[in-house]
Amino acid sequence: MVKKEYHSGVVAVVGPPNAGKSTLLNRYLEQKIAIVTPLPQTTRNRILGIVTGEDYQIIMLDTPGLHKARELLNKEMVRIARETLDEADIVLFLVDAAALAGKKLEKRRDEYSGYLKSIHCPAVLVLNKVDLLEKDQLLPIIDWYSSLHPFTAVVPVSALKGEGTDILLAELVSRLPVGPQYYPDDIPTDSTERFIVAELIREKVFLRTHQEIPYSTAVIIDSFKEEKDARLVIIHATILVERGSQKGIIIGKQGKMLGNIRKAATKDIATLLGCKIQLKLWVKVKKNWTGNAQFLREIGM
Ligand SMILES: Nc1nc2c(ncn2[C@@H]2O[C@H](COP(=O)(O)OP(=O)(O)OP(=O)(O)O)[C@@H](O)[C@H]2O)c(=O)[nH]1
Ligand SMILES: [Mg+2]
Repeated sequence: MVKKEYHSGVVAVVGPPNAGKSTLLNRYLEQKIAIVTPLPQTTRNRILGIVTGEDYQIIMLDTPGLHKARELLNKEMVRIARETLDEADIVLFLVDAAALAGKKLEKRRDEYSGYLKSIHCPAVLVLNKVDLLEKDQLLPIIDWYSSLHPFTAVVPVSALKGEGTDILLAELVSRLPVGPQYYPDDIPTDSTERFIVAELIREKVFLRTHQEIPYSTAVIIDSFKEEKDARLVIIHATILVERGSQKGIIIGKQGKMLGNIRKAATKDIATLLGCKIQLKLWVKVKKNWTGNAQFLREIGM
């Protein structure tokens, strides 16, 4: 019997904020490694996921959404996304097709062409959220994007429901170069447990607060202690905000908001680590951290 060739390489998932990039990564990993919220600019770092099959290994890089950045934090996010373009064997340019359906696309011509010009490897246009639209609404979107960039393939998917994701996977595997298995079979990411835990707490803040508060929030893990038999992990974390008024909102009346954040985060962290969790949260003000280059480096940006 002839052994199938092994394919491997780096696939960067880039595109506008809120398009479903992190949802797609989690779908392929069959677990929550990247946080997902209905708000744009949720992902702030490059998240590496390892999708391993019998004859392939895809190193998939989830990235922050591309947007016009003013604050240093946002500029760093866009820089991180741009840099993955240089590392990739294949780029998935992933867009929210439902948000574009029925819209006049001509006016948006310049929004992403700068980014698309920096792609120097095969790029697949992924039209996400097809569960929310009729298939015939896709044609104008495909035409428009095809006029912006010579995509090597176009694949409609629903990252949320899993529609079309097998077709996309097969497309990627067939286009990746023949190469070795870089990581062991059972490793889904290179993110540390501490990082994912901090992200899960940040996700709960994003899901429960409004306006500028999510964007003024960062989470630091102060300590992470496994009890000897590893059946309990005790985690202390601090939620940083930029102003005193934001601190009050996150704590809430009689601590109710913080209690809800803690409860929801505990549940997800327990699923991630597969054991009991004791989570303690503090809220502190760190003025203008979103503009503080040294602090951004400390949180891994
Ligand atoms: N209906 C539907 N919703 C989806 C789909 N994929 C993602 N979503 C939703 O879209 C929202 C954004 O998803 P994310 O995965 O966080 O999007 P993202 O591109 O990573 O966003 P940023 O990190 O902000 O750039 C969430 O509410 C998801 O549940 C899909 O296929 N169908
Ligand atoms: Mg994301």
